[in-house]
Amino acid sequence: MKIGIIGLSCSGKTTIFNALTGQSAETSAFSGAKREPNLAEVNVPDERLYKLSSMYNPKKTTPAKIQYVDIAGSVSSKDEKKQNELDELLNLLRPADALLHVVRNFELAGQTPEPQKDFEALESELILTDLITVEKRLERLEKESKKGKKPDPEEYELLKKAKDLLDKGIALRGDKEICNSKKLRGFTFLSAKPTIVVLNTGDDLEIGATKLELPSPIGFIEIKGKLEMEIMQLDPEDAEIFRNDLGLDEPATTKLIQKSYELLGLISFFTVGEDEVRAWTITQGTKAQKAAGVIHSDIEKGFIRAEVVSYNDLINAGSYHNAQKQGKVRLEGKDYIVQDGDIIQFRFNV
Ligand SMILES: Nc1nc2c(ncn2[C@@H]2O[C@H](COP(=O)(O)OP(=O)(O)OP(=O)(O)O)[C@@H](O)[C@H]2O)c(=O)[nH]1
Ligand SMILES: [Mg+2]
Repeated sequence: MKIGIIGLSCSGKTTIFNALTGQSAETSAFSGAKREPNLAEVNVPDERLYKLSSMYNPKKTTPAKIQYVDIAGSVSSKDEKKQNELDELLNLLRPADALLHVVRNFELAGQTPEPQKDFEALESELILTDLITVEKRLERLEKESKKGKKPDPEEYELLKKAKDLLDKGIALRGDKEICNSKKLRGFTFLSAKPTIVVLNTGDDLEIGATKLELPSPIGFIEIKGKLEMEIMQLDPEDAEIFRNDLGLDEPATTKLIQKSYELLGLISFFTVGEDEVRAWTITQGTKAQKAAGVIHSDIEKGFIRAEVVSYNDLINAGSYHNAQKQGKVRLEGKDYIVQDGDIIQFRFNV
């Protein structure tokens, strides 16, 4: 899973990226500098994985991962001269499954923060970018149609609907039909991507004091980005002391990572054994046979049954053996809908 970090210039994207990943990518004192994107993969914090690991003592424990990509500057379509640069940025964002939109809520070079205004400015850029894509495609379909080539009616209708929304300044992410349509998938609309707004609040402000009005469905989290980044860069012991002193509980970024996971409708199932205890990522509603394919396509193809025990049943039983004796280990078929926290052993033919 890949998440793109966007935001106006100097909103603190790289700061948030560092806070999330523990890296020390260079933050910028001024905007406009063109730099390479920052990429990193982070583990999805999940206490259950570590409980399972202490039960099995495996050689390896593998958490689920999220990739973050932090791009420099802002995605703005207004500046014609920079079209190449804009395309480059967009190309980095297109494959993202979701977006983190960082909004500045700290004073920068004497400029007071205007988070509502900043949010709306970039939101309308995303909408405009999508509108341009839709209009180009519609124009083309209409041209072809004049030459006698009939456009795909489903694609055409959906594009019309998308144009109506975008014309009104409404992002596509709220429209299930558009977001789920296979016909439109290739356009990778930015305003259709699930989005979390990260309000990046200065050290001197109080969390919760700033109110933002966000269109649904957008996720929201407020973080003191710079503070979290600085703590993240301490060694773990010092970080702990520092956190206690400040009365902070878990890193805000833990919450943010978990929130990204929830927002995307993702859940984890586990495989366990002496070699490896591992978390695997699937979307809610995935059936057992499809889930097997996340591990290996051969297991999906040769799927026979899934041996399943829920996380709570296994922990309460104390061991797999006990769970079996208590009748908590079930045999499920290919259409079983995998639940968050299921521990699964797949039986398959090769
Ligand atoms: N006071 C304060 N300053 C911050 C915070 N987050 C970022 N900054 C400062 O704001 C400036 C820009 O931060 P970056 O993280 O580089 O912002 P960016 O969005 O990645 O900038 P570009 O990549 O140039 O678009 C830096 O000088 C940061 O130190 C914050 O939470 N509080
Ligand atoms: Mg940056």
